[in-house]
Parts: sequence; structure tokens; C-alpha cells
Amino acid sequence: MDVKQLPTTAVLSDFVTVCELDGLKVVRVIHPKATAAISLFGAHVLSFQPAGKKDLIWMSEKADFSGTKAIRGGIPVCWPWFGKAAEPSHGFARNSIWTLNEHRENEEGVIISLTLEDSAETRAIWPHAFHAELLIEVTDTLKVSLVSTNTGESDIVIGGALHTYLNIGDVTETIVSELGNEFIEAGERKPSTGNTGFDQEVDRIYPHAAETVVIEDPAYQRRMTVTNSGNNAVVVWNPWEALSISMGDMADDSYKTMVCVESTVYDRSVTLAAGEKHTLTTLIACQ
Ligand code: TA6
Repeated sequence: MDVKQLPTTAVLSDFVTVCELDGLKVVRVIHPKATAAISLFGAHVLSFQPAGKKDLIWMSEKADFSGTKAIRGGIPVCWPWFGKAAEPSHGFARNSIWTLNEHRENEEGVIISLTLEDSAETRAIWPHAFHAELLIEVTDTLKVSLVSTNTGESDIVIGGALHTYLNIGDVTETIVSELGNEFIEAGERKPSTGNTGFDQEVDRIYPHAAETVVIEDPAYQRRMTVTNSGNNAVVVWNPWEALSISMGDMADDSYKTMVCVESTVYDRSVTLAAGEKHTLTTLIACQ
């Protein structure tokens, strides 16, 4: 995505502007270290391009930016649960309008803070008081931190994921490694060699992945790393051909240039007592 082309609606600082993408308001960072774009709908990172490099983040050429459905690509914020633990799938955060809370910058980069709090709409889906903050740190790496706070009086139980779609040259040549000795696929636990290539659909939960997962992308002659904390698993997903064809917001062959590597709390295993916080992070770098 060429974020520099989006029409500007407000200038917030030397490096931060607000711009428009179809119906969406987008916070854009153009800094000597990197460019990035974050939609207020979903607090969704759309693009992160370190200076002199191709975008590290994949965005579907058929993504829907109308604000009526989750965006295909980028970094969807799945919260307060991952997957089909409840309805809607992957929670409501990725379909909610977040507030731009703060932006700070220096010569190393820019930090954007977006927030979401409970409302009549969220309580109709999930009857709890909360404060969520997404911190997006744009330097020559991208760090995304989701801080969940229980602002109610009784315990809440949460899961979630920073569901990153990575931009790669050719999935058939890509290897993801440091994934640990076991994965869960369709509810079944299976032994793992700790790495995976791709020649069919992959949709796996790796509960023993290392803190830093490595993605080798020979077609783009680069290696990316994804370093996570606050998670209890890394999810690796590529939909392959049949599923891509069935999805209206993916081109039929676009599965070839993406892989999701997700910092995940997959089973709603985090309990927060009144006033407690939990932080889920992912840090994406490219050598
Ligand atoms: O993280 C993997 C996954 O849960 C897959 O099962 C998959 O279908 C996907 O996320 C995408 O979900 P979505 O709701 O965005 O279509």
C-alpha cells in the first residue's frame, strides 16, 4: 500500500498526519526511519515500511475499507478473544472505532496511542467494563502493544491476538522456524519439528514457540523476526488456494505473498481482577 498517496485531512506534527482511505480515517507516519499507516477503525496497522525496504506488512488488494467488516491484511487486533471462542469471531475490537489518544516523536521514530473503552455497543456483545490501549511504535522496527485493563469490579477473562499478515515474496519458498515441538491443528495436538514450510493450508497454534520466531523469505532475499510477549502461543496461518478463492476480500492467488504469524492468547487464559492490566506485544523486524 502506498500510504504517501492518501489524501491528507489534518497535519498533527512534522511526522504525523491524518488521511482518508475510502470511508476510513487513517493516522499516517512519514518519518526518516519508516512510514506507517494505522486505521482508527480496528486500530488496524495497514502498512509498515522501514526506509529503503519493501513493506513488512501484507494488505489484500481486495480489502474492504468501508468500515463495515474487518480489514483483510495488516494487523487485525483480535480482542477480547481469539477465533471462534464467542461471537463475533476474533472479538469486536477489529470492528470498533478507536480514539487517537496521543502521538509522540523524536529522531528515532513515532509512537501512536489509540484507545477503546466499553460502550453500550460493546456491552451488548460482552458485558464488561474495560480500557484497551494499542501502542504502535514506528522506528526501524514496528512494535505493537495491546494493554488491556479491567475497569470493572469483577474479574474478566480475555484472550486475543495481534494477527499480523507478513508480506513475503513467495510462500512456497518461505520457512517459519523457532515454533517449538508441538502444534494444535483442528483441536488436535501434534508433534512438530519446530519449523514449517507451505504447500497447503496451514492453520496451527504453536503453544511452545520461542519468544522470537524467524521467517525466511528467500524470494525477497530477507529474513524477518517476530518477537512476542504476553502471549501463550504463536499462530501460523496461510489459507492456501481454495480458501482464498472462497473469500471475497482476497484475490484468488494472493495467498502466495502472505503468511500470518500471530502473537496470540488462544484460550481466554488471562484473568484480570478489578484494576489489573495485561500487555500483549509483537515486535516485527527485518534484516
Ligand atoms: O488466525 C488464524 C485464523 O483464526 C484462521 O482460522 C482463519 O480463518 C483466520 O484466522 C482469519 O479469520 P477471519 O475471521 O479474519 O476470516
